[in-house]
Amino acid sequence: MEASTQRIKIAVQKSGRLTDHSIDLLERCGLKVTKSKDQLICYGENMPIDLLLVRDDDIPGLVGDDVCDLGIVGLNVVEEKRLKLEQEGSKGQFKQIFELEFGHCRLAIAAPQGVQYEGPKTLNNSKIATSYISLLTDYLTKNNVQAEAVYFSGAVEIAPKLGRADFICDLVSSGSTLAANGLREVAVILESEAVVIQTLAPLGDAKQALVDKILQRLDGVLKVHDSKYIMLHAPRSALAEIRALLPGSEAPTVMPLEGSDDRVAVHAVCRENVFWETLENLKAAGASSLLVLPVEKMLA
Ligand code: PRT
Ligand code: ZN
Repeated sequence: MEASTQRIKIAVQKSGRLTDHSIDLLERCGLKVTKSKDQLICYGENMPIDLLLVRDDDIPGLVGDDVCDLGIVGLNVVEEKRLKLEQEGSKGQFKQIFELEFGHCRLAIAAPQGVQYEGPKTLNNSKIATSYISLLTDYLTKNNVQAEAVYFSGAVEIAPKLGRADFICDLVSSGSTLAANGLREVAVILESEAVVIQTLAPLGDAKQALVDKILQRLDGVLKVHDSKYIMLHAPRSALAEIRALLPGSEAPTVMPLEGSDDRVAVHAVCRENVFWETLENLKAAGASSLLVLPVEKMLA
């Protein structure tokens, strides 16, 4: 194994909503790790990259303090930490570099059913329960609201029933937790998804090259997420119409078909999903033998 200073450390949530997606994403970047959920560190078997498995709340701090070079964590956690540091007068020693298209949710204010809500001014002189004190305080300040943010580490949604708060500010995805607790969403403070953050500390050439490589692969994995490879046959005269119908595709490859003067084969990468409607429209434009394949890897 190479000297530990030359190995990249990536902080990943140990056990939670982001864990499987994060590890799956890194595996799709070519990393093989010895996986054991009881471990604190998963060692990369085929690349000098190790995963530090920790609570999500610790990830911005570990990256900011340069214990880890990269981290995968919800934007909600990153922004809460960044604002907390800002409110304390210090700066976050990490930068956000990628949105990862999973872990989607929103930090929202919710009110008990039956409570009239007429914009932020309704929150004046109220108590709002949350685990996101800094994000909530920032929102209240920006909206000129005088309200008390009450810290709850979990089960925020029961605070109104307990008489501990008038409103709550918590993460929402489907909304069923709010509904089950007689609450309704009234304002969104932050739209969130998992992101990659990187330390601001200089990494040195070897480590920086490895970080760049992993980021380039991540970019490639994300780009192919919705991409499809499409193959079809078409009359040459329909090419302009067919090209216009191919979603998100750059110049397609056009090849003559053996034994046919006017029909060609068209191959194209579409950077958007290809729906049945698109195929039907292509067929109506004269295309035949349509084939749509998933794209596994892409390197621009
Ligand atoms: O132990 P550790 O501290 O690491 O984990 P955790 O319990 O703090 O986090 P975890 O695993 O629950 O969530 C990790 C990240 O997933 C969050 O920081 C968000 O970025 C993201 N995420 C996406 C969510 C949700 N969706 C989500 N729905 N995090 C939490 N929730 C909770 C929410 O707090 C509420 O209790 O789910 C409930 C609401 O869900 P719906 O579907 O009923 O609206
Ligand atoms: Zn957490």
